[in-house]
Amino acid sequence: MTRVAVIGAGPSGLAQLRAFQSAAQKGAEIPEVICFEKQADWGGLWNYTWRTGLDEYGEPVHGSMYRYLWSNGPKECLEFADYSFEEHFGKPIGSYPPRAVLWDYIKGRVEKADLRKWVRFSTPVRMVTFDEATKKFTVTAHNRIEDRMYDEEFDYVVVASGHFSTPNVPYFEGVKTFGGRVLHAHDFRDALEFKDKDVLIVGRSYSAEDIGSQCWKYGAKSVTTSYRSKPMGFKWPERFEERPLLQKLVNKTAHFADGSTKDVDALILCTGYLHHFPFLPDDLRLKTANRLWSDNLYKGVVYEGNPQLMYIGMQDQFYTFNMFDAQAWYARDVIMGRIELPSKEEMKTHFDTWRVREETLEDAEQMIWFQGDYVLELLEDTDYPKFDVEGTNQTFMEWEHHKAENIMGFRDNAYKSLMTGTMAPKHHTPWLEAMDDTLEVYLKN
Ligand code: FAD
Ligand code: NA7
Repeated sequence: MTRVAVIGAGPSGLAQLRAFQSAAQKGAEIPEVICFEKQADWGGLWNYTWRTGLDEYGEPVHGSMYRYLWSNGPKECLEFADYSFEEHFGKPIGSYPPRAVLWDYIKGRVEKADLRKWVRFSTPVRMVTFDEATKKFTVTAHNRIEDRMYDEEFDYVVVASGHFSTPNVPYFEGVKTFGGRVLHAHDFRDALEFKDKDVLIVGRSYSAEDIGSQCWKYGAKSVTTSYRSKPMGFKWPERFEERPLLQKLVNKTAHFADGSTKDVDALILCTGYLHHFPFLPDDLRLKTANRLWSDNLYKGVVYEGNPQLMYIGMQDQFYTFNMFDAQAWYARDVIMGRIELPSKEEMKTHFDTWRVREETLEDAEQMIWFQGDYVLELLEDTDYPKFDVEGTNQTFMEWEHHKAENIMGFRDNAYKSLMTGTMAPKHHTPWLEAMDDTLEVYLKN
């Protein structure tokens, strides 16, 4: 029997499990699927941990999410096409749910499909090798509960271990002797730590924007963000400003590229993440930057160096959950022989066409249409329920406009579901005043 190893039970890995299970549900004979998950529970980044650094077993902590995190885009843009929010919660809910609400939703689909039995929890994968003679992979896993390592053979491996967990940490002159706290976004957990503090953030992307907004919301004395390429350019409120790149720190004084200075208490490096696969040897390891068209992947999924190896969710993301689904359904159909891969040359031509277009993209709107077109292309090839990708792109456009209008208030907007057509209700409390991010409070009518 064909055996498939899935590495990681976050949204991408769970999409892969659900893809196989849905084929089985329709009567197909499916391979044996085993998912290895390093954490004790599923949901990936959405499974919040208070830990930083190393976990209870000495493994690097995977989690990069923090308390009070609310979806940074409309939930309507990530909704599963085969499991709506309305089905899960039994009623329409607001458009920017907090982390716990999204975690509950992610879990709901795989609980309904009864997939827990496919997952080996607290089991990090340590190594994957490929034998050219037998065309099989050997996966070495570590059962942390029994503290036992073992090898198993597989015909296919799907890597779904995420890429927002290993911090990219640049060096700034004077940081060694800086008189305040220094951390990367990966280790940020609670904005209240920075109440009444002058906070300096390096970076201009999602983490900088959201961690900066959180610190401001929860009472930081001031928030200064520092950009390398260009400012975020939102209409920031008082006590929030953008400066060009940090040059050096002298005690608690930050010096910026325009010659200005600012005394700060904390430095939060929102400088992104590295694709990091310590369990993969050179010939199987994806090497790519965080970009919309990743290197070395045909259709963004199949590893060029070995088509028995798939990667899910490795792109920079506007689209998330339903894009992972589209990828997982595609990977499933390659594995099940429903999709025949073209020749190496055709794969290369296909890759180049998308790469050339990717390199012309100038702004977020163009990037969203690009990623939408990619999702559309994947949807053509499988039986994942077709959904309104153009409508999803339009919702992303509205989101962008709402952010440009009011960065501290965009989460008070509501959008229509592309899956059910239901309009989301306006949430009961404006985001800036909503200090409690629990599921119970969010779902209260
Ligand atoms: P992950 O969620 O990272 O899951 C990967 C899983 O693989 C983890 O469970 C991990 O434990 C496991 N794993 C890793 N290594 C191993 C190993 N060696 N062996 C076994 N298991 C392993 N997206 C949105 O749509 N909306 C948002 O609001 C949003 N906010 C975000 C906020 C932050 C701070 C971050 C970092 C990301 C955010 N994202 C958001 C994007 C996020 O990447 C996706 O939503 C989603 O979590 C990606 O799913 P994944 O399964 O690819 O990766
Ligand atoms: P991103 O989106 O990869 O952004 C990384 C940011 O870090 C980006 O603004 C970079 O600047 C900046 N960066 C990287 N290296 C440096 C150095 N050396 N100096 C200054 N600035 C630097 O990561 P995020 O953490 O924001 O977002 C990741 C995910 O988390 C995302 O999907 C969200 O949903 C949540 P640049 O823009 O290149 O000038």
